[in-house]
Amino acid sequence: MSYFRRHCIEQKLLVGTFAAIPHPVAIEVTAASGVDFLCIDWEHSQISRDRIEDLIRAADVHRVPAMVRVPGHAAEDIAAALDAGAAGVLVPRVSTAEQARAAVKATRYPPLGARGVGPGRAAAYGYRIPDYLAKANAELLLAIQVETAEGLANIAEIAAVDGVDLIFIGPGDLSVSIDAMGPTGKDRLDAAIRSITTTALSARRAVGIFRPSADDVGVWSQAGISFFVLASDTMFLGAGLAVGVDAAKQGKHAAKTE
Ligand code: 3PY
Ligand code: MG
Repeated sequence: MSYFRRHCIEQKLLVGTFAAIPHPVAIEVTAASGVDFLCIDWEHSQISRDRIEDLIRAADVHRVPAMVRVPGHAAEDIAAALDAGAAGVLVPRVSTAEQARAAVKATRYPPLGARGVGPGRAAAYGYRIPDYLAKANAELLLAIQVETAEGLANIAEIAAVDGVDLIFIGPGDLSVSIDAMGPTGKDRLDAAIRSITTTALSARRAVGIFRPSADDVGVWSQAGISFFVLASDTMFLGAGLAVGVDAAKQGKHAAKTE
């Protein structure tokens, strides 16, 4: 089993970020920052299918596992990400056990699933198909996102699906779906996150969540969440620049008023 999937299943603390900038330079900078993994965001960024392979290649140079958040539930997209050499997939908006079973089917080779065999990068372009087939089911992480009112209602059935490694909570979509946005919805959203976490943990699934900053990672890790996707390369770029620009302007202002 890959250390990435093992650490995830064993619920060791893992901290990564979304990669939304469609260039290998951004991947190399992110990979060198000390993240445990990165998640290439094919759902919510302008990253194209052919670019994904180059981004994974860039992460491989730094030996940082790169998983891919696929745009939806299509088996072809899951296969494309895994054939490119992704360390796993994050499947968004899984709201029923049937959808979770379809994600397992698309991610795992028989007998667990029905993923198609192909000569992609993951199988050394066809030169190592038997080796890859022998290890892929054990190496690849399957994370599914629970982020709708329907998913919240069905969490026990979803978490019971064999072959799912991690239940990943999307607080943004969840807050919209259960009408718990903004400060007034915080308690209801937190209660929903805790309910998903407790149910998934009792089904022996690891639990992950997106956090826009590190501020409450401690609180959520005490609740049993072990896998954190912290903001994204674009968010860190914007926030880092804003702090620098602000500090520079304040310095200028202080010099003027001395
Ligand atoms: C959400 O918050 O909806 C997400 O999908 C975060 O990853
Ligand atoms: Mg979402």
